[in-house]
Amino acid sequence: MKARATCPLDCPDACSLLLTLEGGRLVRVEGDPRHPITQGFACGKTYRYPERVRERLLYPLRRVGRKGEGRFERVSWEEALEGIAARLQAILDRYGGEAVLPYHYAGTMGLVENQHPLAFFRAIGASELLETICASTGSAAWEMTYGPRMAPDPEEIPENARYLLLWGVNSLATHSHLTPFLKEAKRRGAKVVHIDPYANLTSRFAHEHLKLRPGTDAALAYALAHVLFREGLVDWAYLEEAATGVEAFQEAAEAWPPERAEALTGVPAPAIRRLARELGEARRVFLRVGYGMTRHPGGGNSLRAVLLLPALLGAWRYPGCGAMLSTSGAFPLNKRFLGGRHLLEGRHPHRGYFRPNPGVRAINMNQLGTALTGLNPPIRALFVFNTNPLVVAPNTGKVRAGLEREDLFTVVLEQVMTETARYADYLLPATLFYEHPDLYTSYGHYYLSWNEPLAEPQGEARPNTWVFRELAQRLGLEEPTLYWSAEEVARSLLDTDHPYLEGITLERLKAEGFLKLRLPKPFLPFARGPVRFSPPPQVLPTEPLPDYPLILLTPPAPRFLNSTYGDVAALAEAEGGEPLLLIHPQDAEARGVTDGGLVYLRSPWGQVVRRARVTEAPIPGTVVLEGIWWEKWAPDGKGINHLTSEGLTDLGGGSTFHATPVEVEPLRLA
Ligand SMILES: Nc1nc2c(c(=O)[nH]1)N[C@H]1C(S)=C(S)[C@@H](COP(=O)(O)OP(=O)(O)OC[C@H]3O[C@@H](n4cnc5c(=O)[nH]c(N)nc54)[C@H](O)[C@@H]3O)O[C@H]1N2
Ligand SMILES: Nc1nc2c(c(=O)[nH]1)N[C@H]1C(S)=C(S)[C@@H](COP(=O)(O)OP(=O)(O)OC[C@H]3O[C@@H](n4cnc5c(=O)[nH]c(N)nc54)[C@H](O)[C@@H]3O)O[C@H]1N2
Ligand SMILES: [Mo]
Repeated sequence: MKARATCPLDCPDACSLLLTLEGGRLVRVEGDPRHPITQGFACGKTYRYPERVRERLLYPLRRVGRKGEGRFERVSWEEALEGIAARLQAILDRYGGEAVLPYHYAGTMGLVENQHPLAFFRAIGASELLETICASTGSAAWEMTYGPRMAPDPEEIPENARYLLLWGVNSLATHSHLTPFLKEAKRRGAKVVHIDPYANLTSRFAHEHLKLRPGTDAALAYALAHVLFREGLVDWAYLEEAATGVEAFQEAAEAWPPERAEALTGVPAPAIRRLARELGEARRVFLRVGYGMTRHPGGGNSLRAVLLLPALLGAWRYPGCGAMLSTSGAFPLNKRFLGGRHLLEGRHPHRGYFRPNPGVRAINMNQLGTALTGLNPPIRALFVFNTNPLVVAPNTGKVRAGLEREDLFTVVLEQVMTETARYADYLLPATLFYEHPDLYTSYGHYYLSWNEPLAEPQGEARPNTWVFRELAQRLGLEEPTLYWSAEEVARSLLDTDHPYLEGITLERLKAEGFLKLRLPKPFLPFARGPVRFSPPPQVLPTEPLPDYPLILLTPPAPRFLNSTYGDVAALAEAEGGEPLLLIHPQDAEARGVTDGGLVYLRSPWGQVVRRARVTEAPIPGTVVLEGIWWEKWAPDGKGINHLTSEGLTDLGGGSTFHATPVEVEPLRLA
């Protein structure tokens, strides 16, 4: 049987896939030719989805070995659920809800399986997890500047955009279904410029690649603005109509002539002048920015400075032009009951490690290690779903110390035996995207979609929401939204009068699979603003440390999706077989590092061993490790987040994955 389903993974593309199933098992994945964004192709990793779940978890398991050892015995669902409910009830009775922490992210982007389990935790008054590992800095920066995250419609780019500025994004790898639209614009004459600390797939697509030092984007943006103001290339008519606070911004830009920016960013002043003039002439600029530049201590300010450039140019007046960070703000769903948000009304999550009363204790997910090892009163029960924190969260050493605590009760819902799953007291098998119903938005286009289950769950796998409904029943919880089916959740989400959702019903989604939001045509989300230039962004560069003079970037690998697919040997092979440290010849030579040699990579938070690849790809002073590899592929069996810190960004409490000061030293075998 062949049928359609939306890819559930955390990627802007939210592809429509054609799945071939034999006896309920997935054997083949293709792109849906009917979907205007998917355009009939699936990415190189998604073709391999069947391989990723060949060895999946099929039955509930209970730990028999030491924590982390990965030895389990099979138990029935009844035993597992009774055992979990009893332990949880005892913790709730003795310590109250805040001793419980759900840790979750976006293993599936389906709104039901991603968010609705939270209703259970809100009903028991658990600690709230602040979802900050990825997009919170970007969202905060965008919201301060423009409001909701909306972007030009990708389908309108080719006809309209004359200049494509790909800034801090490897979009050919991480948003690959944008590529056909970029290619078509390029074919019609648009110039393509990539701005990034290292050369990757996207630089090779661009006409020009400007390498800048990490964390210096605000200075580069100011220098571009400096030239635009000085040379009369700013669209004052647009600014007068749409913007506030321009004066103070212009004053701040005065202080950044290209020569000063060159000294900080490493981008030559003549290249800055040329880029500014070209942008000023083109005006019809499409800017794709990534979250990469936000994963720095000053990342929120960096992104704000960059986001203001299309406003200076008046680019938002033109279809397909302006800036794209995410399209997610255009989906006007009614989220009041999703994940029991209404249960938080009047109770405000607080940041930090104190006990707000009558609030809810809130925990920043970038500080999981500290939350599990240094929090008072302690977390005593941890529920992990849709995420693999042992390898994706910062400061693995601390996270591991937390997961090793004998007095911590850990329940993991997973599809495969991840590193985190090994630390579970109970490990529960989760369904795959074609085995459960769900509603999907996108952060790279404007189609909403619905997945109808295409097969019975294999083995005894169950959806996340099923597990929490069963637990709610056993705890005697009465909150009605806990027991909603996926369809009831979806109907509640679609229950709004917003014009973008006019005529979009669950029935139509079920019949057609996906539907485009009813956006105005052309889509000009900020043609009239509002654009807030104030406060003027600050320049807060990422600094190395005296003993750690290099900055390590850990951006996504093209063939993994965060840690998902990390167990597929063919994909690991295609990525080089093991994680490779990209180091510039100057930095290599200064340290006696040779191409292909093993090196120690040290940060203030940990140490790993990697094989070096000496290459001119990164700007000197910056080293790069692509991808969140499964630990088993590394020479020392240690994941990359052994090196990263729990440090937070300037806006939104986000992660600082690309700001790690490190030193590299050749490993000499005795
Ligand atoms: N193939 C693949 N696709 C993915 C993912 C994946 O793991 N693999 N992950 C998905 C997820 S969860 C997300 S959030 C998105 C990833 O979203 P993004 O973070 O937008 O990912 P990238 O497109 O790799 O962009 C990051 C880029 O930022 C650069 N960078 C780092 N620091 C700086 C800086 O200070 N300034 C500038 N200008 N650039 C900097 C890095 O070198 C890298 O090229 O992609 C999604 N798509
Ligand atoms: N050093 C460094 N670390 C990073 C990043 C970086 O750039 N550098 N990027 C960060 C970013 S942007 C993100 S978004 C995070 C992502 O980190 P995670 O959200 O942890 O993403 P994945 O590693 O893909 O893990 C998702 C897990 O969810 C499981 N899963 C999928 N669907 C379901 C389901 O329906 N039910 C259950 N129970 N499980 C399911 C999958 O099997 C998989 O193991 O990592 C962050 N970590
Ligand atoms: Mo992400």
